[in-house]
Amino acid sequence: MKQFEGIFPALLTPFDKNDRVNERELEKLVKFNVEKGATGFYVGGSTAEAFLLSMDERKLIMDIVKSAAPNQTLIAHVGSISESQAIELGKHASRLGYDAVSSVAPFYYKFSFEEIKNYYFRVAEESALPMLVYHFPAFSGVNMGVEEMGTFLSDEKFIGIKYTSNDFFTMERCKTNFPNKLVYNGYDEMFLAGLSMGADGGIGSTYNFMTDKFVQIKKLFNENKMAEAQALQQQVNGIIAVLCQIGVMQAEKEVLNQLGFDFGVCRKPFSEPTDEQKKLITEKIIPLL
Ligand code: MN9
Repeated sequence: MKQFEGIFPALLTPFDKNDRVNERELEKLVKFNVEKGATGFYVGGSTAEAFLLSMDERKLIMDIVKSAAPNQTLIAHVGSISESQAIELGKHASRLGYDAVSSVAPFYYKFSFEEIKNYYFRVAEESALPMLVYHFPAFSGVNMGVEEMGTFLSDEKFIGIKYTSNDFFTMERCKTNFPNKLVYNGYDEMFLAGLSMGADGGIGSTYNFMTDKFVQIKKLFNENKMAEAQALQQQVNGIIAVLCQIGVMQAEKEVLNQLGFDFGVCRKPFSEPTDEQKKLITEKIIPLL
């Protein structure tokens, strides 16, 4: 049984000069994070620019991560507004030996909860892997309360929720009502708050280059060293504030580039960081890593 409690970087996707997925750099990032203590990886999520990738690219990314980290716990994000595409990706993850699939709720068309529920159950069933619901109302536009979450958490096909919302009351109710299910904190800047409301770990984009700091926050929390945990969260938040000011994913790739990776830039319509923004990263982030 793989370990699910812990720190899971939501991997970024490197693109080369010709805008193709850069296999070598992704492999390098995965190994870098294994060394820094990552429990596993969240593959092909929002941070990976999932909705800007082709189906083949989404599958390729799953292949690369599995071969770079065969022993880590791997969760494949397969979410798509097309159910058949989500199922195709889920089957691919299953063939590769992934440990779970995950999906954001189908969005844009304002599907009813019944439709969303059916989507999740069918994708889980067809993928034949445990499903982690990806709750991210700010981006998906789909909000779900304790009752809707319970529809999933009470079923054995569902292992838990990746919870990206600052409604910690709902997070706490989900964990308290279903203590055997997993809850991952999704907003890195509120990781410690999430732990105190019952989260088992976190899945985050800033972990790509700060896995060690989040491993440490969790360790301090588990040891009841709250003042130290808070101090570290505050340090991390100083970094995240700069990322948010620039644009999170664009800035994260630039951080990796300055650390010696070759991650390129995000796909359009994301813009590229300006020279001034790059300088901000050099001065305000890099020295703290
Ligand atoms: O996976 C991430 N969300 C997105 C969750 O990237 C859209 C978070 O890690 C945030 O990027 C991070 C900064 O707000 O908390």
